[in-house]
Amino acid sequence: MTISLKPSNSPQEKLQPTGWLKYLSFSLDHKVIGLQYLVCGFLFYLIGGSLAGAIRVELISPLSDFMPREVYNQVLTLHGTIMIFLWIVPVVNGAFGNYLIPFYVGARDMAFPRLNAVAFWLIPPSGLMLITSYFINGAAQSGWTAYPPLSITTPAAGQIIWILSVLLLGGSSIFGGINFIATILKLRRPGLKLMQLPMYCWAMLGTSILVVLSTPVLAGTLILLSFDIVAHTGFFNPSLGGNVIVYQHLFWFYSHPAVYIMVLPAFGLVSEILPIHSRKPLFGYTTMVFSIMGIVVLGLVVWAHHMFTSGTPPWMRLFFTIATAFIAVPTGIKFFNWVATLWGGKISLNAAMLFSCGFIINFVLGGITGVALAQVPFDVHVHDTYFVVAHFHYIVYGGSVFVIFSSIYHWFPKFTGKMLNENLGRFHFIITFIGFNLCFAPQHWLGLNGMPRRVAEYDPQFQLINQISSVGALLMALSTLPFLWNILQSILYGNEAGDNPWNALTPEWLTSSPPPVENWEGEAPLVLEPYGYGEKNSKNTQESMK
Ligand code: HEM
Ligand SMILES: [Cu+2]
Repeated sequence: MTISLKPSNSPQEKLQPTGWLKYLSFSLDHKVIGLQYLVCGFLFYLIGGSLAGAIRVELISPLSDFMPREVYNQVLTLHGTIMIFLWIVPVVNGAFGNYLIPFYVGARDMAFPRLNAVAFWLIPPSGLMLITSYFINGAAQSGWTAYPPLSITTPAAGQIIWILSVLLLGGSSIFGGINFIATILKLRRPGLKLMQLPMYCWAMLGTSILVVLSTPVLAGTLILLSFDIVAHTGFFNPSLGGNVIVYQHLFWFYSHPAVYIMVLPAFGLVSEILPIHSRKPLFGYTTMVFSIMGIVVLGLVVWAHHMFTSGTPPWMRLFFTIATAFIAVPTGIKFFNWVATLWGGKISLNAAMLFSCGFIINFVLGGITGVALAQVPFDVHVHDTYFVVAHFHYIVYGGSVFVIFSSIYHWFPKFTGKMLNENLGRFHFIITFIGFNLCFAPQHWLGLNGMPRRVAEYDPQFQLINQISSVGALLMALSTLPFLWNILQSILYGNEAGDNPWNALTPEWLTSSPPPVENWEGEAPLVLEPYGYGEKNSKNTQESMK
């Protein structure tokens, strides 16, 4: 089934704002919505990043001197919540998903354009509400996990606003997930089979299944938590007979899949970028698809590895350790496939490629510490220490954020018709890579030596290493400047990109840059081999290029 849009000069369309104003409107165009997600996410990233800066300033000295303890807790909570729910999840899913999926399936828009616009427009008000809660009796203080009894005993106003905001963001995520599943399964251009889709489609299909299955559980849990806070019910409140462990199970039933909601789309994006800049087909397409689906299934049954120190019985510890170890298998397969894609390729070391390679390196390190953490005897020692902080930042920043930057360098010419400056891009990469590793690698040592996470004060023996970590954070902050400068300069004065500057085969490149409202002037191209690079006589590819 294909959908046909009316020509763009219909009367209704004339009422829509044009130019940059359309990015502030309730636009139904998937490309506009994708860029709305991207820019909005980036603005929240700047806010979340400033909060991270405040945390690292506080930790330069062992005493709580830069801000009061309650404020530190609020800053920490806002930082985590913003980075996860307002930056990584909306950008790796909403921004690139909306921009690319209709192209990849050969459609002119998403399956439900209005739902799509609603999903985006839920984000700015929820984010603003979350941040402004700081000014009303203080923001939430119980961390991004909102564990009771802490979340029940800290000031209610901030916590309730936090819950409302996360509920709206969860709703946005579910709307997006439904839309992606429908678009990928139902709007494919005739003649295009599932196993011919670019890998990012599979990643988004897998992710959206996780979103739709697990986010409602988080929503239900947070609603019960809000009852405990405002109506003094006792679902999770131990002093009223409630059970805090039940909250942890429900929370992690969403939040372990959530880590894959942040990283599976990144896997998909990297799988698009590597073949193009190394001029080789994506290695192991079928194994990639099966490992994505394997991760989806296993990702739903490993949640209690976050709870080894919560009094979990031995059989549960055993089950969740083994299940977690299994999840490393499909993840490892993907890693080897990326390396094999690069192997012997004609690699261009441009900014997009550098950030993708940076992702591979960081992600492997984060994956290894993840497998280590899944071993109970090890986890019991480092749970709730900086080792865990190091682990997940290697995954969420070293993984997902590196891929976001890689994707911006790769698709900017399509978004704007202009090229980014490659030298500035490489410079951005080098500072980010050094800053990131300087900031987070030492935290493994801090954790192994017993520095607890989420506390503003620490033992003076940890001061030097914390200062090194803070220098790394400063470098990361500074690395944003060449990036922003590059974007502004290139939008205004960048070289013309042309339609297909990377000589890519995937369908978004087989149209003008930026693309017309209908995506292609004529019929959507039928791309049967999206990765037919370097194969001279690939018949299907040739046909699709005509
Ligand atoms: C795929 C991307 C991954 C992401 C985004 C991710 C993210 C996270 C996050 C955010 C936490 C901290 C949660 C908290 O606030 O307490 C965490 C902890 C943990 N992760 Fe990962 N992780 C990933 C992969 C893995 C892998 C592959 C494994 C094991 C094979 C793993 C095992 C663990 C364990 C066992 C913990 C709990 C540590 C503790 O609290 O004691 N993770 N991860
Ligand atoms: Cu987990």
